[in-house]
Amino acid sequence: MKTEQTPTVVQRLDYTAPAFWIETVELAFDLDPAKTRVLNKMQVRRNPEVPAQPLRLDGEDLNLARVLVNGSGTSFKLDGGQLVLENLPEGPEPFALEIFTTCAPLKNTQLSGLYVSQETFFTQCEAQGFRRITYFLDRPDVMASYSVLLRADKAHYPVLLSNGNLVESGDLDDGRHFARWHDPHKKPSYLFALVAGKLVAREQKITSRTGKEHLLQVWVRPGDLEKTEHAMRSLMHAIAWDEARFGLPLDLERFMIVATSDFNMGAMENKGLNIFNTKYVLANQATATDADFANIESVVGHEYFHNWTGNRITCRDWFQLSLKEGLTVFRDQEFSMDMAGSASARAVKRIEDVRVLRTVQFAEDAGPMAHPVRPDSYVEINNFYTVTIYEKGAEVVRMQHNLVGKDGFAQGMKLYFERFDGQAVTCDDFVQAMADANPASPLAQHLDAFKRWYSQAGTPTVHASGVFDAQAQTYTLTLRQSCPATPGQSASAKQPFVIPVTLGLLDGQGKALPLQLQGLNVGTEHTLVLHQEEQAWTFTGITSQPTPSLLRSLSAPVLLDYPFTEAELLTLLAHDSDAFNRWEAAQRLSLRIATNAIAATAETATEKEQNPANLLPQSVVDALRLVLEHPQLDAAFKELVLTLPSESYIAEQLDSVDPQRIHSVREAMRRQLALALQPQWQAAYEAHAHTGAYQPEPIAAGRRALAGLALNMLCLAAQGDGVWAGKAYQRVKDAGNMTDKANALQALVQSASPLASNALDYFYRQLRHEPLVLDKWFALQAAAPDVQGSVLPAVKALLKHPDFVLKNPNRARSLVFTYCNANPGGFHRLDAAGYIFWADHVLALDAINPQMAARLARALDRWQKLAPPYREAAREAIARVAAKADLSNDVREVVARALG
Ligand code: 0A1
Ligand code: ZN
Repeated sequence: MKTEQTPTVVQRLDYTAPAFWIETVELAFDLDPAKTRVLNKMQVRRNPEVPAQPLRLDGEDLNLARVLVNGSGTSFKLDGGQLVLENLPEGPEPFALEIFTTCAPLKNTQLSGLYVSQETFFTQCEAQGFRRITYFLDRPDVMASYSVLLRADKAHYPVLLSNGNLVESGDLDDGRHFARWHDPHKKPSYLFALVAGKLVAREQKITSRTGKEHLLQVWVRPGDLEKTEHAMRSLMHAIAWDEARFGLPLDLERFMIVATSDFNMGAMENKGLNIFNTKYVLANQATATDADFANIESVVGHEYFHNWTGNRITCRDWFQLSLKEGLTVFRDQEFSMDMAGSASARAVKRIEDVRVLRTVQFAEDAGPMAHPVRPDSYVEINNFYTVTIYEKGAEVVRMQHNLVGKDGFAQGMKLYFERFDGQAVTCDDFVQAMADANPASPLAQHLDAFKRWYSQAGTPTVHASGVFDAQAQTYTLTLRQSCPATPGQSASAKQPFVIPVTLGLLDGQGKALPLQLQGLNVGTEHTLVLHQEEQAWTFTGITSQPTPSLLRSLSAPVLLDYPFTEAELLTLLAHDSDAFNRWEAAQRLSLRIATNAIAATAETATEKEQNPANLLPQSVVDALRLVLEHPQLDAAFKELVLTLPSESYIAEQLDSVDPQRIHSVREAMRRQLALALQPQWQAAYEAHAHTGAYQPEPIAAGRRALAGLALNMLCLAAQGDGVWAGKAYQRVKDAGNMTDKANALQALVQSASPLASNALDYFYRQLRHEPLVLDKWFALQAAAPDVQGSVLPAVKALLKHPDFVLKNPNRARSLVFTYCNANPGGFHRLDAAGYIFWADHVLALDAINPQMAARLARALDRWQKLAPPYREAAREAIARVAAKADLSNDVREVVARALG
């Protein structure tokens, strides 16, 4: 964070190689919360390929004490935070540069650089936190060898950790002690880490396929050890998976995970010393839900996989962030799918991932913060840790995977490592390796066009139309693509994307038809590659009007525009062999009903729309009933199909968004399903409510999810009263696992039950000593239905709760972010009080932690789409934030882009 009036815009095309290389770094820390002393001794040499120039080292919030070159004092300047050294030795020989600084970890509320959390020191250096520890060339293409000496009071900080291997440790005078660490791998500064405090570890020794021994450790606060079993198991699975699937072994003798309760993000892949938000480490059945267990597996995997995709091969500059993030998200998604096992469990995972992509990333790509997967410019790099870089980036990798096949992808990865191991490279380098390893693939054939996925922002739409010719027995499918304008990129300037469209055709009975293209049998599923603006394909041997199942498993991150009839969607829902498209058909059916009902004004509304109790036609209710009762379908899949599209996803389909109307239409549909399927909900609950001894695995988790939804619907049907509310209340008290307990509590809260408040109190009293559970307790209340405007006052009261701390990111997210982002009905108020609350908290957080503030600032990204009077009120709130004089660059960039 820098505070200045006209922030610098960093341009991708301005990249130049560094003028100096830093070969080795010896860091010595005297750790003290109030004033930590850092001695940084570097071997530096000129980069002969760059014209001679002064050395400019990045620094932020540091106190500089002394600078020595080859052991002698030297002249220096400080310029806008940078330390500028002009009189350095000429010639190619390395020279020693020593810099003494101090910093104040206790005052570091930004949680970037070196900070203290619960009397323990942690670091966070990505993207530009290392410069808050010492002066450095704080850019990812400068890779150095690190040796680290840590000194601290032994009683307060018995454990001293850094990257790599422990070389030496021992006692010093005055009750202090030391530890010396050496990292055998060169790394960029953003992967540096240290931890010091009172911690304990779960340990595990493993032997790799090659017979090498490794020590795995999960470090937590004393008392949390029994919550680390799942994280350790996930780590072992991740290590085995990367070796089996990609031939990538663990390259370290020691691999450590450390948990902290103060963390801006999910976790961080520091070499050999991953630092995690406690939310993604600590779990036992009494405190964590199935979703928490699944997230832990996925985040532990993600950070571990970075060891190769991110650490061994890193990014040349931060515009290439998706090189490591898109690829690593793809890898963690595949890991979770492989761990899930069955085809159905894989589909469930894919649906969950696509739901995030479509609700959050598509919205980002259509709003003021839209940017390419490889952005062209930024003001604050921390604002670009986005769903576009991560999730869309993963989709771009997934398309490559699908275009070259699973084995081809493995070959491409192999070539990528052969070419670039130990280097800092670009997104282009990755795709090129993938294409070169698969020269006959459609990826190689359309490589230049494919790369547009990295340079052009916005979600393309594929417009599909089909013509069946009974006489010729052909079905001709025409696909056309378009992409809307995004900031800095007009629609007309965009060139066609390469879009793999995986499809099947179903006959009238829902049976898969054999596909013939140009006389070739291509099976019952085929991937068409749309690479021009418009192309057509003719399938032969088609004897009756087929139903197309398009874009299976979401084969590309696009919107599909096809005029499905209700009958076609019902066929797909009942019969498609692609589970993803079965779910998708149900979503389309209810989405269409919702958007029609929302669009209908009082005069034009049909009888149904005026009487919103029965918005869903009988045919759709019946189809959903069949799914719910289906003897073969997995519970997890049923739960997804029976869940209506979210309010924010519905909002994205509309040009003018009235959040209250969306909320009431969706609620009406939910109530209708609750009432119409009451006997089936009851049967589903009874069949799934008791899953036996708790195991966090997909089948049992699916059963708990369906029981949870059923209980929700049963409470809703009785408006929170009666026997089901009583059962839910009992379950809050008795449930043996957090999933069932939290679902029961949610059923009471979401149905505005009179029992909700007692249940919340009970839950609080029982679990108030578990911080991660308290986060859930705050979040449940922030997401409560807005009965007569009650949510905002409740949220405000909770701000004063003794357990609420704005400074703690998890707590701020649970209350403030949940209210602003996940409760549209409670947030978008006619009196604008939600927006005022938002502005107040963006400003309050900005003074503490600009990264967090900028994330909250994005809650009003889509204000331009809001209907009056929300739109003007939201604009005013954003303008009020923007008018603040000393905003961080983080928040300024977000609100400036929002106002356009
Ligand atoms: N590289 C991490 C995410 C991360 C990014 C920035 C952080 O601090 C500003 C922290 C973590 C990952 O992808 O998991
Ligand atoms: Zn990552």
